Amino acid sequence: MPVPEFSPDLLGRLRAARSIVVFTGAGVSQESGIPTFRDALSGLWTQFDPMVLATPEAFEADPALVWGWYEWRRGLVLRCRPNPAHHAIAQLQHHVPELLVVTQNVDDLHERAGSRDVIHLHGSLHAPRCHHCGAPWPVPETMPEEPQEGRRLDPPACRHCGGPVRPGVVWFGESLPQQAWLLALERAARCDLLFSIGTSSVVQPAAQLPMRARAAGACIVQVNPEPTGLESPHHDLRGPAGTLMPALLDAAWP
Ligand code: BV8
Ligand code: ZN
Repeated sequence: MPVPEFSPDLLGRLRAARSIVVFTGAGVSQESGIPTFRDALSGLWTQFDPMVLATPEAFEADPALVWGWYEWRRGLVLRCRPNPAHHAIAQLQHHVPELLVVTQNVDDLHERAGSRDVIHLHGSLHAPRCHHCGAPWPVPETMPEEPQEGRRLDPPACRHCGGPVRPGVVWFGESLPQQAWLLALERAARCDLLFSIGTSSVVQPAAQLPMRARAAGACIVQVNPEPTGLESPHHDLRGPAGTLMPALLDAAWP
């Protein structure tokens, strides 16, 4: 990809920003080797039905299918590393007084790249808990054995009540973690600039964040190779985040 040109308006707003929200989705981790959800060929939801994998009813109906699938994804994330997009986002926090990363991703690649303030709207693959009593279940940082795609695995039993342990993610039909969601809304309402990076902007209520920021007067910058559900951002940067984000930082602070 040739070195992109960025508009003077975008560079000026970026340099002047006092508070930035970086809203991310699966596309930001795509260049690390983690599949997105809705990609036509490789997306997880084009190969697997979310209704039999990502709802509380699915877990109750077939815990081994769901737990095995999430352990496969957790193993995949453990083998992946942050890419230049995660690193550029972590660098950005050194150029603005206040920056919050609000991610829909259940991986930990923003944290591993060095981003300090990260909130996870859809939970984490690395924080399982009991489906009955909510007690956290400690997962090892390395996998004893590499899980395989499509392999069933019985979930462990909670040490307190014996209930099945479930992945610490937010499934369809479940509420977002309240504190995280309220903080995201508050920051979106008072930021000067919001990046929407690598998200199709279709999952609610997360997709409301850019709209909330725009209504409050923030500049909205989208980074994505494809069009999304986000309508008319002020700046629409079409391309992979791993190329565009480092180039944008270089252009703003050469
Ligand atoms: C809720 C976590 C209240 C687990 C996930 C009808 C209308 C409106 C809403 C609804 C409706 N029917 C149902 C709903 C509600 C539902 C919803 O929004 N559904 C949508 C799909 C219609 N939402 C909920 O259920 C939420 N809860 O509403 O609670 C409630 C309570 C009771 C009853 C009712 C309501 C909970 C939603 C959370 C779901 N959890 N997963 C897991 O990971 O397994 S969602 C899933 O989608 C992922 O977590 C992900 O975080 C999220 C968003 O996806 P994206 O990250 O955007 O990924 P996607 O693949 O779509 O896009 C990737 C993008 O990257 C693409 O644009 C691509 O072009 C781009 N890209 C690719 N490569 C690159 C790139 N960009 C940059 N660089 C690259 N290199
Ligand atoms: Zn329990």
